[in-house]
Amino acid sequence: MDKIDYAALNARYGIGNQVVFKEGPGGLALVEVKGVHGSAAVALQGAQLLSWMVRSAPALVWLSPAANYVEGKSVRGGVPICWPWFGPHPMQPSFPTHGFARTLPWDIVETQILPQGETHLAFQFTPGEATSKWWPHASRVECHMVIGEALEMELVTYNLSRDTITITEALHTYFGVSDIRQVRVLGLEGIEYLDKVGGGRKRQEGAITFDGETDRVYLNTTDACVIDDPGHRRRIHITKHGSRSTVVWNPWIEKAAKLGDLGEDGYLHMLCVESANAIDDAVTVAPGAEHRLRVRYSVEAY
Ligand code: TA6
Repeated sequence: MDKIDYAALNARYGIGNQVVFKEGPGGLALVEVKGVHGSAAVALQGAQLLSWMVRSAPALVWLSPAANYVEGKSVRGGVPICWPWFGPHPMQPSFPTHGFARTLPWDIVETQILPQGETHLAFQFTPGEATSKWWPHASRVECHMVIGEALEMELVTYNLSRDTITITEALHTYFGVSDIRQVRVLGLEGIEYLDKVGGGRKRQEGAITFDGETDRVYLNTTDACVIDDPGHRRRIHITKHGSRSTVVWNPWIEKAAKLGDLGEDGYLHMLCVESANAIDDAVTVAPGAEHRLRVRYSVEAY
Protein backbone atom coordinates (compact mmCIF):
# COMPACT_ATOMS: atom_id res chain seq x y z
CA MET A 1 0.00 0.00 0.00
CA ASP A 2 1.36 3.46 -0.88
CA LYS A 3 2.16 5.53 2.21
CA ILE A 4 -0.79 7.79 2.96
CA ASP A 5 -0.11 11.45 3.73
CA TYR A 6 -2.76 11.99 6.40
CA ALA A 7 -1.67 15.60 6.98
CA ALA A 8 -2.27 16.42 3.32
CA LEU A 9 -5.60 14.53 3.29
CA ASN A 10 -6.79 16.38 6.38
CA ALA A 11 -5.57 19.71 5.02
CA ARG A 12 -7.51 19.19 1.80
CA TYR A 13 -10.58 17.24 2.89
CA GLY A 14 -10.69 17.25 6.70
CA ILE A 15 -13.38 19.35 8.42
CA GLY A 16 -12.46 20.20 12.01
CA ASN A 17 -13.12 17.16 14.23
CA GLN A 18 -16.20 16.25 12.19
CA VAL A 19 -14.31 14.71 9.26
CA VAL A 20 -10.88 13.32 10.12
CA PHE A 21 -8.57 11.04 8.11
CA LYS A 22 -6.47 8.64 10.13
CA GLU A 23 -4.80 5.26 10.04
CA GLY A 24 -7.09 2.46 11.16
CA PRO A 25 -6.63 -1.20 12.00
CA GLY A 26 -4.26 -3.11 9.71
CA GLY A 27 -2.93 0.21 8.40
CA LEU A 28 -6.13 0.82 6.45
CA ALA A 29 -6.79 4.51 5.82
CA LEU A 30 -10.07 5.63 7.40
CA VAL A 31 -12.20 8.72 7.34
CA GLU A 32 -14.02 9.18 10.63
CA VAL A 33 -17.21 11.25 10.74
CA LYS A 34 -18.54 12.66 13.99
CA GLY A 35 -21.69 14.55 13.05
CA VAL A 36 -24.43 16.20 15.10
CA HIS A 37 -26.83 13.42 14.08
CA GLY A 38 -24.70 10.36 13.53
CA SER A 39 -21.17 9.04 13.33
CA ALA A 40 -19.47 6.73 10.88
CA ALA A 41 -16.15 5.32 9.74
CA VAL A 42 -15.29 4.61 6.10
CA ALA A 43 -12.21 2.80 4.80
CA LEU A 44 -10.66 4.32 1.66
CA GLN A 45 -10.11 0.71 0.56
CA GLY A 46 -13.29 -0.11 -1.29
CA ALA A 47 -14.93 3.12 -0.03
CA GLN A 48 -16.25 0.65 2.53
CA LEU A 49 -18.44 2.13 5.22
CA LEU A 50 -17.47 0.19 8.35
CA SER A 51 -19.77 1.71 10.95
CA TRP A 52 -22.78 4.00 11.28
CA MET A 53 -24.17 4.96 14.65
CA VAL A 54 -27.14 7.19 15.45
CA ARG A 55 -26.91 8.54 18.97
CA SER A 56 -26.40 5.72 21.48
CA ALA A 57 -28.64 3.18 19.75
CA PRO A 58 -27.12 -0.26 19.05
CA ALA A 59 -25.05 -0.08 15.85
CA LEU A 60 -27.26 -0.07 12.76
CA VAL A 61 -24.48 -1.42 10.57
CA TRP A 62 -22.74 -4.57 11.83
CA LEU A 63 -18.97 -4.91 11.83
CA SER A 64 -17.57 -8.32 12.75
CA PRO A 65 -15.67 -8.37 16.04
CA ALA A 66 -13.39 -10.89 14.33
CA ALA A 67 -12.94 -8.92 11.09
CA ASN A 68 -9.53 -9.07 9.44
CA TYR A 69 -8.10 -5.73 8.38
CA VAL A 70 -5.78 -6.65 5.52
CA GLU A 71 -4.89 -4.67 2.42
CA GLY A 72 -6.64 -6.17 -0.59
CA LYS A 73 -9.25 -8.05 1.45
CA SER A 74 -12.83 -6.88 2.06
CA VAL A 75 -13.51 -6.30 5.77
CA ARG A 76 -16.34 -8.50 7.13
CA GLY A 77 -19.23 -6.16 7.77
CA GLY A 78 -20.22 -2.60 6.99
CA VAL A 79 -21.13 -1.95 3.35
CA PRO A 80 -18.81 -3.68 0.87
CA ILE A 81 -19.35 -2.37 -2.68
CA CYS A 82 -19.77 -5.22 -5.18
CA TRP A 83 -18.81 -3.84 -8.61
CA PRO A 84 -18.60 -4.30 -11.61
CA TRP A 85 -20.15 -7.70 -10.93
CA PHE A 86 -22.04 -9.33 -8.07
CA GLY A 87 -21.11 -12.82 -6.87
CA PRO A 88 -18.83 -15.06 -8.94
CA HIS A 89 -17.95 -13.63 -12.38
CA PRO A 90 -20.47 -15.12 -14.85
CA MET A 91 -17.82 -16.45 -17.24
CA GLN A 92 -14.49 -16.39 -15.36
CA PRO A 93 -14.58 -18.31 -12.06
CA SER A 94 -10.97 -17.24 -11.33
CA PHE A 95 -11.96 -13.54 -11.22
CA PRO A 96 -12.52 -12.07 -7.72
CA THR A 97 -15.94 -12.75 -6.22
CA HIS A 98 -18.10 -9.61 -6.04
CA GLY A 99 -15.79 -7.75 -8.42
CA PHE A 100 -12.62 -5.86 -7.53
CA ALA A 101 -13.87 -2.41 -6.41
CA ARG A 102 -14.30 -3.51 -2.79
CA THR A 103 -10.64 -4.48 -2.31
CA LEU A 104 -8.82 -1.62 -4.04
CA PRO A 105 -8.11 1.94 -2.85
CA TRP A 106 -10.61 4.65 -3.80
CA ASP A 107 -9.93 8.40 -3.76
CA ILE A 108 -11.87 10.85 -1.62
CA VAL A 109 -13.02 13.65 -3.95
CA GLU A 110 -15.39 15.70 -1.77
CA THR A 111 -16.31 16.27 1.86
CA GLN A 112 -18.91 18.78 3.07
CA ILE A 113 -21.27 19.49 5.93
CA LEU A 114 -24.81 19.93 4.59
CA PRO A 115 -27.16 22.67 5.85
CA GLN A 116 -29.01 20.29 8.21
CA GLY A 117 -25.71 19.06 9.66
CA GLU A 118 -25.34 15.78 7.74
CA THR A 119 -21.93 14.91 6.36
CA HIS A 120 -21.51 14.28 2.62
CA LEU A 121 -18.55 12.18 1.48
CA ALA A 122 -17.76 11.38 -2.17
CA PHE A 123 -15.34 8.63 -3.25
CA GLN A 124 -14.17 7.71 -6.75
CA PHE A 125 -12.52 4.68 -8.36
CA THR A 126 -11.23 4.52 -11.93
CA PRO A 127 -10.35 1.06 -13.28
CA GLY A 128 -7.00 1.04 -15.09
CA GLU A 129 -4.00 -1.08 -16.01
CA ALA A 130 -4.11 -3.11 -12.80
CA THR A 131 -7.72 -4.16 -13.35
CA SER A 132 -7.79 -4.32 -17.18
CA LYS A 133 -7.34 -8.11 -17.11
CA TRP A 134 -10.73 -8.29 -15.39
CA TRP A 135 -12.41 -5.20 -16.79
CA PRO A 136 -10.99 -3.61 -20.00
CA HIS A 137 -13.66 -0.91 -20.23
CA ALA A 138 -13.06 2.83 -19.84
CA SER A 139 -15.30 3.61 -16.90
CA ARG A 140 -15.47 5.23 -13.49
CA VAL A 141 -17.48 4.55 -10.36
CA GLU A 142 -18.35 6.97 -7.59
CA CYS A 143 -19.90 6.42 -4.19
CA HIS A 144 -21.65 9.29 -2.43
CA MET A 145 -22.64 8.98 1.25
CA VAL A 146 -24.81 11.33 3.31
CA ILE A 147 -24.38 10.47 6.97
CA GLY A 148 -26.87 11.68 9.56
CA GLU A 149 -29.87 10.26 11.37
CA ALA A 150 -30.48 8.45 8.09
CA LEU A 151 -27.78 7.02 5.83
CA GLU A 152 -27.98 7.62 2.09
CA MET A 153 -25.60 5.98 -0.36
CA GLU A 154 -25.44 6.33 -4.13
CA LEU A 155 -23.27 4.21 -6.43
CA VAL A 156 -22.78 5.85 -9.81
CA THR A 157 -21.31 4.02 -12.81
CA TYR A 158 -20.01 6.15 -15.70
CA ASN A 159 -19.42 4.47 -19.08
CA LEU A 160 -16.51 6.40 -20.59
CA SER A 161 -16.07 3.95 -23.47
CA ARG A 162 -17.55 3.76 -26.98
CA ASP A 163 -19.22 0.42 -26.23
CA THR A 164 -22.20 -0.53 -24.15
CA ILE A 165 -21.08 -2.09 -20.87
CA THR A 166 -23.03 -4.49 -18.65
CA ILE A 167 -22.64 -4.51 -14.89
CA THR A 168 -24.10 -6.27 -11.90
CA GLU A 169 -23.61 -4.61 -8.52
CA ALA A 170 -24.64 -4.47 -4.87
CA LEU A 171 -24.38 -2.37 -1.77
CA HIS A 172 -23.70 -5.46 0.34
CA THR A 173 -24.92 -4.01 3.64
CA TYR A 174 -24.53 -5.88 6.92
CA PHE A 175 -27.23 -4.64 9.33
CA GLY A 176 -26.93 -5.08 13.10
CA VAL A 177 -29.74 -7.15 14.66
CA SER A 178 -30.44 -8.30 18.22
CA ASP A 179 -31.00 -11.98 17.33
CA ILE A 180 -31.54 -13.22 13.78
CA ARG A 181 -33.96 -15.87 15.08
CA GLN A 182 -36.39 -13.12 16.16
CA VAL A 183 -36.05 -10.86 13.11
CA ARG A 184 -38.44 -10.56 10.14
CA VAL A 185 -37.93 -8.87 6.78
CA LEU A 186 -41.08 -7.31 5.38
CA GLY A 187 -41.73 -5.94 1.90
CA LEU A 188 -40.73 -8.85 -0.34
CA GLU A 189 -43.95 -10.81 -0.01
CA GLY A 190 -44.93 -12.43 -3.34
CA ILE A 191 -41.57 -11.65 -5.00
CA GLU A 192 -39.72 -14.36 -6.94
CA TYR A 193 -36.29 -15.23 -5.66
CA LEU A 194 -33.34 -17.44 -6.56
CA ASP A 195 -32.67 -19.68 -3.58
CA LYS A 196 -28.88 -20.14 -3.50
CA VAL A 197 -29.14 -22.59 -0.58
CA GLY A 198 -32.00 -24.88 -1.56
CA GLY A 199 -31.71 -24.22 -5.32
CA GLY A 200 -34.32 -23.14 -7.82
CA ARG A 201 -36.62 -20.16 -8.10
CA LYS A 202 -39.38 -19.71 -5.54
CA ARG A 203 -41.89 -17.06 -4.52
CA GLN A 204 -41.77 -15.39 -1.12
CA GLU A 205 -44.73 -16.23 1.08
CA GLY A 206 -45.25 -13.80 3.94
CA ALA A 207 -42.46 -12.14 5.90
CA ILE A 208 -38.94 -13.56 5.65
CA THR A 209 -37.90 -15.33 8.87
CA PHE A 210 -34.64 -17.10 9.67
CA ASP A 211 -34.01 -20.62 10.97
CA GLY A 212 -30.99 -21.65 8.90
CA GLU A 213 -28.55 -20.50 6.21
CA THR A 214 -30.41 -18.06 3.99
CA ASP A 215 -29.03 -16.77 0.68
CA ARG A 216 -31.67 -15.42 -1.68
CA VAL A 217 -31.66 -13.03 -4.64
CA TYR A 218 -35.10 -11.42 -4.96
CA LEU A 219 -35.55 -10.39 -8.57
CA ASN A 220 -37.38 -7.67 -10.48
CA THR A 221 -38.30 -5.78 -7.35
CA THR A 222 -37.96 -2.09 -6.61
CA ASP A 223 -39.79 -2.52 -3.32
CA ALA A 224 -38.72 -1.00 -0.03
CA CYS A 225 -37.92 -3.43 2.82
CA VAL A 226 -38.17 -3.27 6.57
CA ILE A 227 -36.04 -5.22 9.05
CA ASP A 228 -38.32 -5.68 12.07
CA ASP A 229 -36.21 -6.32 15.15
CA PRO A 230 -38.26 -6.80 18.36
CA GLY A 231 -35.10 -7.45 20.39
CA HIS A 232 -33.79 -3.96 19.64
CA ARG A 233 -37.38 -2.61 19.52
CA ARG A 234 -36.72 -0.99 16.13
CA ARG A 235 -37.47 -1.22 12.47
CA ILE A 236 -34.78 -0.40 9.91
CA HIS A 237 -36.35 1.02 6.75
CA ILE A 238 -34.57 0.36 3.46
CA THR A 239 -35.67 2.26 0.37
CA LYS A 240 -33.88 2.09 -2.97
CA HIS A 241 -33.82 3.54 -6.50
CA GLY A 242 -32.04 2.16 -9.56
CA SER A 243 -31.99 -1.35 -8.08
CA ARG A 244 -34.16 -4.27 -9.23
CA SER A 245 -32.68 -6.98 -6.99
CA THR A 246 -32.62 -7.39 -3.23
CA VAL A 247 -30.27 -9.98 -1.72
CA VAL A 248 -31.03 -11.41 1.73
CA TRP A 249 -28.21 -13.34 3.40
CA ASN A 250 -27.43 -14.89 6.73
CA PRO A 251 -24.72 -17.60 6.75
CA TRP A 252 -26.01 -19.32 9.91
CA ILE A 253 -23.77 -21.56 12.00
CA GLU A 254 -21.81 -23.79 9.62
CA LYS A 255 -21.16 -21.26 6.85
CA ALA A 256 -20.21 -18.65 9.46
CA ALA A 257 -17.70 -21.10 10.97
CA LYS A 258 -16.26 -21.78 7.49
CA LEU A 259 -15.92 -18.06 6.76
CA GLY A 260 -14.08 -17.76 10.07
CA ASP A 261 -14.31 -13.99 10.50
CA LEU A 262 -17.77 -13.47 11.99
CA GLY A 263 -16.76 -14.10 15.59
CA GLU A 264 -18.41 -16.29 18.23
CA ASP A 265 -22.15 -16.41 17.38
CA GLY A 266 -21.59 -13.43 15.05
CA TYR A 267 -24.21 -14.81 12.66
CA LEU A 268 -26.87 -14.16 15.31
CA HIS A 269 -26.28 -10.41 15.23
CA MET A 270 -26.05 -9.66 11.50
CA LEU A 271 -28.31 -9.70 8.48
CA CYS A 272 -27.39 -8.66 4.95
CA VAL A 273 -30.14 -6.92 2.98
CA GLU A 274 -28.38 -5.82 -0.19
CA SER A 275 -29.78 -3.43 -2.76
CA ALA A 276 -28.41 -4.78 -6.00
CA ASN A 277 -28.75 -5.45 -9.70
CA ALA A 278 -27.92 -9.13 -10.10
CA ILE A 279 -28.65 -12.17 -12.32
CA ASP A 280 -31.66 -11.29 -14.53
CA ASP A 281 -31.40 -7.64 -13.40
CA ALA A 282 -27.96 -6.91 -14.94
CA VAL A 283 -27.71 -3.28 -16.06
CA THR A 284 -26.49 -2.10 -19.47
CA VAL A 285 -24.95 1.37 -19.64
CA ALA A 286 -24.74 3.01 -23.06
CA PRO A 287 -21.54 4.76 -24.21
CA GLY A 288 -21.21 8.07 -22.37
CA ALA A 289 -24.17 7.27 -20.10
CA GLU A 290 -24.34 6.70 -16.33
CA HIS A 291 -26.31 4.42 -13.99
CA ARG A 292 -27.24 5.29 -10.39
CA LEU A 293 -28.13 2.87 -7.58
CA ARG A 294 -29.31 4.72 -4.47
CA VAL A 295 -30.39 3.56 -1.01
CA ARG A 296 -31.67 5.25 2.13
CA TYR A 297 -31.53 3.58 5.53
CA SER A 298 -33.50 5.02 8.46
CA VAL A 299 -34.47 3.66 11.85
CA GLU A 300 -37.81 3.76 13.69
CA ALA A 301 -37.80 2.87 17.40
CA TYR A 302 -40.91 1.28 18.93
O1 TA6 B 1 -24.58 -11.62 -0.89
C1 TA6 B 1 -24.53 -12.92 -0.37
C2 TA6 B 1 -23.24 -13.58 -0.81
O2 TA6 B 1 -23.16 -13.64 -2.21
C3 TA6 B 1 -23.15 -14.95 -0.16
O3 TA6 B 1 -23.31 -15.99 -1.11
C4 TA6 B 1 -21.77 -14.95 0.51
O4 TA6 B 1 -20.79 -15.40 -0.39
C5 TA6 B 1 -21.64 -13.45 0.83
O5 TA6 B 1 -22.10 -12.81 -0.36
C6 TA6 B 1 -20.30 -12.99 1.31
O6 TA6 B 1 -19.35 -13.06 0.30
P1 TA6 B 1 -17.82 -12.68 0.70
O7 TA6 B 1 -17.06 -12.84 -0.58
O8 TA6 B 1 -17.82 -11.28 1.20
O9 TA6 B 1 -17.45 -13.65 1.79
